[in-house]
Amino acid sequence: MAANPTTRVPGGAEAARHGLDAESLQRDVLDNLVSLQARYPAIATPHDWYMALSYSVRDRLLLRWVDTVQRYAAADVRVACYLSAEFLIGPQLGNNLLNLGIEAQARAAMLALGQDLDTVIALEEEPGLGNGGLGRLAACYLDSLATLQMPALGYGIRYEFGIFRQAIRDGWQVEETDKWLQKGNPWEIVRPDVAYYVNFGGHTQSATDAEGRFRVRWTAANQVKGVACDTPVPGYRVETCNTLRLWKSEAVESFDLADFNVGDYYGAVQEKVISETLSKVLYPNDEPEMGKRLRLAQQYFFVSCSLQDMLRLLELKGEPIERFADMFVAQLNDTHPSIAVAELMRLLLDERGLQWEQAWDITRRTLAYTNHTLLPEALETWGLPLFRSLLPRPLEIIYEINRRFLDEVRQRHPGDESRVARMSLIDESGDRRIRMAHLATVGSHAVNGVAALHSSLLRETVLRDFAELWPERFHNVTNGVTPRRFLALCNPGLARLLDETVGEGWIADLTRLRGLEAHADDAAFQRRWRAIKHANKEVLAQHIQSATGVVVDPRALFDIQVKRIHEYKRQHLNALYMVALYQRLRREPQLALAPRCFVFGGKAAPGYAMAKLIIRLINGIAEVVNNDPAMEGRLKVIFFPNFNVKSAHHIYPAADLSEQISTAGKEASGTGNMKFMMNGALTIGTLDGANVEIREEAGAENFFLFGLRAQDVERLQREGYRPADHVAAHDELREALDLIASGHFSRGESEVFRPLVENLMQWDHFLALADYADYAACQARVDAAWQDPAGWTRMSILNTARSGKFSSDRAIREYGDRIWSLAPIG
Ligand code: NTF
Repeated sequence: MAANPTTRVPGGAEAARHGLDAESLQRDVLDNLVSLQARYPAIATPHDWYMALSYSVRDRLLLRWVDTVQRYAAADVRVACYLSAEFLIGPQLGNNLLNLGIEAQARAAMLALGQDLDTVIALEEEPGLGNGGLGRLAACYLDSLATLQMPALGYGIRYEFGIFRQAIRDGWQVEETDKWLQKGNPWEIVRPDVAYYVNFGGHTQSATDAEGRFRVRWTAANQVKGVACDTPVPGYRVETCNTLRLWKSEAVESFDLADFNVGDYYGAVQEKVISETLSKVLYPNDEPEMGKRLRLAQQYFFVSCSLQDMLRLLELKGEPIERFADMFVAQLNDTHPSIAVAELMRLLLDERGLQWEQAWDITRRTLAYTNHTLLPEALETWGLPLFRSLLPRPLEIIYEINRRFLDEVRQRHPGDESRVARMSLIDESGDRRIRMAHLATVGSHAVNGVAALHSSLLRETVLRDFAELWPERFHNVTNGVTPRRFLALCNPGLARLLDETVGEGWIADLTRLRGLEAHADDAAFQRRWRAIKHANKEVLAQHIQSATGVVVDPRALFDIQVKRIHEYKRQHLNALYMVALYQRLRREPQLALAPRCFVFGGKAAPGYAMAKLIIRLINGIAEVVNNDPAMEGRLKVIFFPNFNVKSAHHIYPAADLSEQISTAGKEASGTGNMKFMMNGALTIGTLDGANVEIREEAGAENFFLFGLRAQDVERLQREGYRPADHVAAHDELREALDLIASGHFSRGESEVFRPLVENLMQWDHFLALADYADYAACQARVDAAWQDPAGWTRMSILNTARSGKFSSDRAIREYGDRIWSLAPIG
């Protein structure tokens, strides 16, 4: 383990009092085996041991958890609520042991029971409650909020089925359902008493109440009950344990359908189906599939439950409604929870009887919005008919917000009706649609992007008019990742060396890694650094072999691209280079190129045909290359199936080279890039997202830069891009495309990759061909650098040393200071 228990978690006799010693853990594991699993050691399955240990660890969190909740209830402090449709929290046991500081004790306890801790940890099914970066970011932020002892709650959806499990058959992605709850979830506490009702459909009526005030009554067609399912989120070696509260939906049996549409029995049943399936499944797209009724229902469901819960907590604190925004701030993780703008207004107006101005003031002071994408196809909009039929009352409120907002725009810019149309919450250009990013911006006191470049592009493009109107509301908070999971937990070998070299404090203050710089040229230190990397590569090689059957040599350069499969991320650019390399090596067997192992991992949205074809291509190349004796010891290609948090633990620590090759201007930030950097991988990348800042921190000489800049991309596309010109100008590229088109990587079937090749030749929306030559030249520099182990190791050490900025602790401090006005309460 990386570190021994530090001061906050007591050791020795005091640890025993808290049950943190090996003996009491051992006792509890045995007790739990009997009392919760109804098993005794001789017949216990490995999974029984996992459950018994997890319950024992959870029990040790409960005291802190209850304490933390009480502390927040009593203190006059603002609580940060992180609203997110996704929390990709990853496996819990190992992380909780690390944060509690009892890994060694648990190891000893399990050993005494004849069990190996690592084997037990490896059994955990991870909750796949997210698609990728956005959901994982939310989980990293929860870890930092707890570690920094900031009062916080995560609010989201407890999906019964998370992101699908990816299998590869005949080179194609096949989706299988993720039954993560099948064997029970020891980390979750269900709270049937914490439940709220959420309305759907029906109609509204206005009336004047007893005090003569205008009130709107929403008669719903259907109601869904949301029940809280809580997961503890312990900070690293601190007493604070925050809560992740996920809502699961239940049908409301007794709901009276009598006053709505009595004759329409099937219609009513149809509506009931929604309530039963609402929290069933996570939408597996990293960009929204427009117009999915159930998805909108999910968003409204979890937002309404969360806001109602915050209002109840305010009451519990004995605070008046006027103090809501002083006691809570709600961060909207992209537009998925942006319906919060209308829902908080509704709760304040219709349920609490506030006047519009006051309700609006509270709403704006409470909400803040993080944008995570500029891709036009990923910006959420909802058609009016669908929205109206599901959420009639919120829609009226949106109309009124829009009316008042556009008045303000008209006052500022009289006569500028094109600006009014651009800024409106309703896009009137085609079929009328609600623009959720506009709603979130208008209803928030702060708007931020997730990397410096992204935040400036956001101000200059998608939200330009809004940034002009309210410049003071726009911020940047560059993303960060937790060094607990993505360094201490997943790379224990390196963590030990870091402890020894810069002291254990780095885990809670990642800037201390700067202390490594002094050792970057020390030959003995370098040897240890390489030995750790080599051992990590051996571990990954094992996993690769058991997942794919392919044997890879840990001495090869591990060149890794893991992330969702998307054309803008350009896995196909990487694939084109592999094909070119393969041809070069076939032609010139004597070529002195470094042996390379290309590793890919990532899921494609089930409906995204081109992304699935890219997976097929990578597997096709892998099949040919890995079975060609001439490539032995020179080139290997791996598609690692079902990339998730669990497999990521083995992948990041084993990387030599991190592929961050998106089209400049398209990747908002990226966070995998940061995880690779911390673990000592060098980056080959474009000036996109957080790569820009990674290069700044690492130093340009320690980063392999290539490709068009964001402004070049924009200009090229504006002036008319002709991909065929680039193919004509580059023999190697043309030959690679020809070989793919010939069926060489599809068992002779030349039709398989035709859509991909034709799309590239004709459109190439993400400029892979325009960037190819520079990418290949940059890969040649990588090759040369790898041939000098001392030089490479120095760069690797410096990358880790300078990764401090990318800790989620830094990011959360910035949210606390700039956006939430929130301080730790310790
Ligand atoms: C993603 N956005 C971006 O594509 C990544 O660049 C970024 O690192 C993560 O967010 C986290 O900020 C989305 O998933 C979405 F939904 F906005 F498209």
